Amino acid sequence: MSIEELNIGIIGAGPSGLAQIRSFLAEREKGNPIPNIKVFEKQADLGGMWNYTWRTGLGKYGEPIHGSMYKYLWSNGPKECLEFGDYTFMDHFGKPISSYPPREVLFDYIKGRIEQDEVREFITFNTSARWVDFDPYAQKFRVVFDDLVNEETFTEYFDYLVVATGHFSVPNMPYFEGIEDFTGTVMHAHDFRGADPFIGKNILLVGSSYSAEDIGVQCHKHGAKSITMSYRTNPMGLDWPENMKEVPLLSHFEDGVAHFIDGHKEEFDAVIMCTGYQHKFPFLPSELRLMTNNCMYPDNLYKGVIYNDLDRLIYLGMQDQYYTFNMFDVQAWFARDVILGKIELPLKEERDKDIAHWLEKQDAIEDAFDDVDFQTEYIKDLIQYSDYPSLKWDEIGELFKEWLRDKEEDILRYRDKNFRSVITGVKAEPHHTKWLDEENDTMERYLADIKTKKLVKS
Ligand code: FAD
Ligand code: NA7
Repeated sequence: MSIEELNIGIIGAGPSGLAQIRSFLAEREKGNPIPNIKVFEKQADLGGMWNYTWRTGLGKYGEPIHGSMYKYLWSNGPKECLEFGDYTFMDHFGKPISSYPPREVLFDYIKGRIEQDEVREFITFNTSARWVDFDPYAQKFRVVFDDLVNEETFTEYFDYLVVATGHFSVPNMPYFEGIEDFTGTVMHAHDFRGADPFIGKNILLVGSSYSAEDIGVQCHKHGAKSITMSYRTNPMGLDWPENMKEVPLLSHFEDGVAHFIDGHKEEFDAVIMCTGYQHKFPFLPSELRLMTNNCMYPDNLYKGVIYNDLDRLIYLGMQDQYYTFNMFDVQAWFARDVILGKIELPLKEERDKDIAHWLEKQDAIEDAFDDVDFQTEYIKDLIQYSDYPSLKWDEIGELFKEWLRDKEEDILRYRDKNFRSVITGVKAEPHHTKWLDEENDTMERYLADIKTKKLVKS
């Protein structure tokens, strides 16, 4: 079969799905043939998580809401760590911007790279993947989709299927005895849309990872009265402001009062479960379904990308993430070259050994610094197989470590720091307003040259 005759299906048009499209377009720009690509996205626009929605629960067409992002969300890592190898922040904004931009600015950056290629023509929006099966004789995937607007199902056939549906969307929602009688708000971080409802409230966050950290800090910034964070395994151990604290695990509720395993009890107005997400693929049969928790190296994925039981099935972005956009790119470029036949996959036994090697390395991880080294090494391994522009990955790894130390030093002010791009060498410009004082997260305000205006006035 020639390359032009191959049919590639991509489910999801978030950063990972878009990376896969971009990888093929980069190949076409070199004058090489590419397969037929069809992308199906259940939301009305591209960008995945970065496409903010005010909705929670079910969407306009009764589909579970994908988005977990919220108002006033600013990048939780330096933008220099996620910069695309083939489209820099300078390419997009034409001027240096700060290292921790708000969501809308990063969304604009994602769109900027891809829209110059008129990528929307590849994507069918408002269309959800409902069911997949694989015909081993024809070596084809049959995928049933649902056109949500017209309520019509239809079927497509693909030689390769790319699952790029993300994994921070389906809440892991634990039960605590007596919670059903708690009269305040109970919600999961997935449904958090901003701190406004919690102004002046005493809130309990269950969990001790990114969501608890960021939602906690945002609620502090926007005026919650107190923020208590309850950890199961380890506290975050940061230097919290006076109205934030960490306590051991919540055990149960009694008469609406929260009790903790260390025996103390406290009253709250709201409980937000920052307890992570499930990898959930309701459109896949169990034999094609990636079974994993949120970790650095999901089992059964060769090079973190190729489903080992069926090498025509590709998963992107399924790891826990330090690196994001540029890691999805490196994965997508690898997947592209497997599809194009430029990379010959080893036999399954060899792939098993490679996976085992990475799982063993994962077992040796002790802290977040090891996580960073692990993911840096993973990307360096993967990039040798493709022509994705090689970045200074070790330098990016060092930026991540600096970011970890900055958070330890001052969790309320780490976003005021600025880094130098490892690609362009351009140093980020401080934002015109300190993050803690900046209540407006719009792109318009972010890009406004406030300093200059003030200078002219005075
Ligand atoms: P997603 O962005 O989740 O996109 C998946 C797409 O698949 C969605 O558009 C979805 O609608 C679609 N889809 C799902 N199921 C189906 C289906 N059945 N049929 C059709 N389409 C489907 N990363 C950073 O780099 N910096 C940050 O500051 C940052 N902050 C974050 C804050 C929050 C609250 C969360 C949840 C994540 C954050 N991330 C951050 C990580 C973020 O998930 C990644 O940056 C990125 O969005 C992952 O891209 P993805 O394409 O793999 O998945
Ligand atoms: P994570 O990073 O997967 O963390 C989940 C947290 O939830 C972690 O602290 C867990 O504790 C905790 N957890 C899970 N189940 C429970 C129960 N049953 N009880 C108490 N605590 C629990 O998810 P996040 O939402 O923080 O971050 C995901 C992404 O969103 C991230 O990439 C950000 O960019 C935004 P554990 O340590 O396992 O004991």
